[in-house]
Amino acid sequence: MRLPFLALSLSLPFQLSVAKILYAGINESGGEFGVFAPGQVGFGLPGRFGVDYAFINKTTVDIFVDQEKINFFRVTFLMERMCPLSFGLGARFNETYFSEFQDAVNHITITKGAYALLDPHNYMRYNDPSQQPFTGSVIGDTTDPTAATTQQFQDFWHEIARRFVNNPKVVFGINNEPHDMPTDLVLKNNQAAINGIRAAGARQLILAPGNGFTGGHSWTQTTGAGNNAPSSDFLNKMVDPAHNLAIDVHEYLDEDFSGQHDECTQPAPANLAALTTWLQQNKLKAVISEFGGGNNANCFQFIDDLLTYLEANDVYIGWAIWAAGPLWGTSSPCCGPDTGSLEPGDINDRGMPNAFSTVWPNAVRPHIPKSEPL
Ligand SMILES: *[C@@H]1O[C@H](CO)[C@@H](O)[C@H](O)[C@H]1NC(C)=O
Ligand SMILES: *[C@@H]1O[C@H](CO)[C@@H](O)[C@H](O)[C@H]1NC(C)=O
Ligand SMILES: CC(=O)N[C@H]1CO[C@H](CO)[C@@H](O)[C@@H]1O
Repeated sequence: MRLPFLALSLSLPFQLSVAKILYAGINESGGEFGVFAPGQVGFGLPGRFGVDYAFINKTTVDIFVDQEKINFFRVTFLMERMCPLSFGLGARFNETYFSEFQDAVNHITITKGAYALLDPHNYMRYNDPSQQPFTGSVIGDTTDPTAATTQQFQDFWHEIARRFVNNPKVVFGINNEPHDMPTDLVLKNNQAAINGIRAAGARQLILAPGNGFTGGHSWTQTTGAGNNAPSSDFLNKMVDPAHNLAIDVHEYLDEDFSGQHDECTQPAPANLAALTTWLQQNKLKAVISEFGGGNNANCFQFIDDLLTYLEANDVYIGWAIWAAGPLWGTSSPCCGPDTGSLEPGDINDRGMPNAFSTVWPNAVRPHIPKSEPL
């Protein structure tokens, strides 16, 4: 089994002097759609493929690979669909949902030769996605009798890894945006996932999140209503027998780092400085797997500054902007309502070109590495 990160840096000497960004790409969001319904637990489960949820549009993935030359897609899914509530979290999957997900992953990785980051979009919670990111029991919370256990989470990851063990283009993302939970439990669940993946014989890259929605700016700060310990206190304690582990970071550029506003006011180079130092001190790498900015010149500059900063600091090995996906329609996954999604061919809610025609060419395309490995 090849180690994507190590093997590539050894076999492609130009990377020593040029590309440190090994993974450049986009979020493909949609597999987690259709469950948000305040007060209606279980709404949209299991859901209808192509209506309530969908993973990718193969045609637009082809556009991104063939024309834009990106090599990295973060593919979201929902753990309550992969592991229905009647099964519980673990190794027993809904084989229909899995095969739909696998078809998307195989298109990206086998047909197109790009990397797919598997993203359980669950905020380290399981059993009630009706008001994500706040509903659902925190995995491993022993004070909550309805919570899935850390062992169940390990079993779940062992099974995912077992099924993708022979696909070197797959990257494992442990979970999307843990928040408002003890930081030592984030570590414990991450370690369980790593152990499950490696026990399955899989040696591909793993991306591990921190607390506080895995925010880069708050990496060394307490987060959440409970003033949970900084991610930096615990996330340097993970042990990976395959030595192929990096930190998964999200960093939006608007006032509250939520990605809900059109204006960019939070400069990434200043806000990521403490994280960068921590990564260097702990000899760790990171991928920024979500970021975004609105359809305006100021945000183009802020995104440019972010991507330039990642290129200049070799602790960062990749990025993926939020978001494309087959079900956004005119909705804006990031920023103000007039931005629209990054899905080629779609328009924004004002009937104007979406972010694929504005944000992408102005701020993202210039940063796609010319020589990234495929
Ligand atoms: C599995 O997923 C399919 C497709 O969404 C759905 O029709 C089916 O009811 C699901 N089965 C269970 C047990 O949830
Ligand atoms: C997929 O994308 C292509 C190109 O934008 C578009 O023509 C087609 O309608 C899309 N298919 C679906 C099912 O959204
Ligand atoms: C900024 C943004 O849109 N973040 C989103 C990331 O993931 C899920 C989408 O499924 C949203 O709940 C977040 O708002």
